[in-house]
Amino acid sequence: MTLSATTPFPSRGLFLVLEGGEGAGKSTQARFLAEWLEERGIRCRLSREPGGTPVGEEIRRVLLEHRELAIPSETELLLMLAARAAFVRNVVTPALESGMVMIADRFEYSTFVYQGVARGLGVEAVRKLNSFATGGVSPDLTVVLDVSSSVGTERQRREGKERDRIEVEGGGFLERVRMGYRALAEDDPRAEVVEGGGKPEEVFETIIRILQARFPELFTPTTG
Ligand code: T5A
Repeated sequence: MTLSATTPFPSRGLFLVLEGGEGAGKSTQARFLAEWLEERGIRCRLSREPGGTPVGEEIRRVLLEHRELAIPSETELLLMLAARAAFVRNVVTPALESGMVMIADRFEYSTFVYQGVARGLGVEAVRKLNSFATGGVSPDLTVVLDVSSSVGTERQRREGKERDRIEVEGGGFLERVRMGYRALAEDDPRAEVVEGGGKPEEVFETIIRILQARFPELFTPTTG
């Protein structure tokens, strides 16, 4: 299967987001997708949240690295959204306007689920503030990688990744995150849940099949 090299991209590019709990495989799949597109001559931009801009990366450090900081949930939410406002204006919108495929490693679903559900601020309240931050820019597709929190944290442990300020919340929090993702995606025609427990290459095959089904004019399967 290949993306047809002759298929013109629409003037506005395509905004794809990889989501999921800790260690679900988002960064791995985002990287696979960027490589896959580049091999086919499709221009893409890969970035992450929180972060992706100089100010966003600074905010990320405050949010994740300072485990000693007592940050109220409301402050955490507003910092995530402050980073997002810059991310949308300085990264996502320019990429889409130049017709690129924008791949984001986390976006608004993370806020709906981590702050709205797991921190208990409420998804609807978070949505309202989020739409101010994004100015209405939203993904064409959000792929939620679903793995149990124990699989995700075990992957991170094997990788030797130190737990950040949010990850130290532990199993109950991470299970609320998982359930939050599933519930949101169920009601969202622009989201797909992908079982993330298989081998990385198998998970990627599934993602490509979804893209081909959703955007056949862009991701054309070929035989042989
Ligand atoms: N956050 C973020 C909020 O609370 N609100 C928000 O609005 C936003 C945007 C960000 C933190 O901020 C929170 C959520 C997070 O707590 P992060 O580091 O960006 O933190 O996100 P993490 O989920 O912590 O990132 P990870 O890198 O740990 O997870 P990934 O990206 O899901 O996983 P990945 O691909 O790096 O893989 C982890 C390990 O597993 C292996 C990889 O090789 C790697 O070693 N792996 C697999 N192993 C077996 N089978 C597979 N299929 C595998 N896929 C990957």
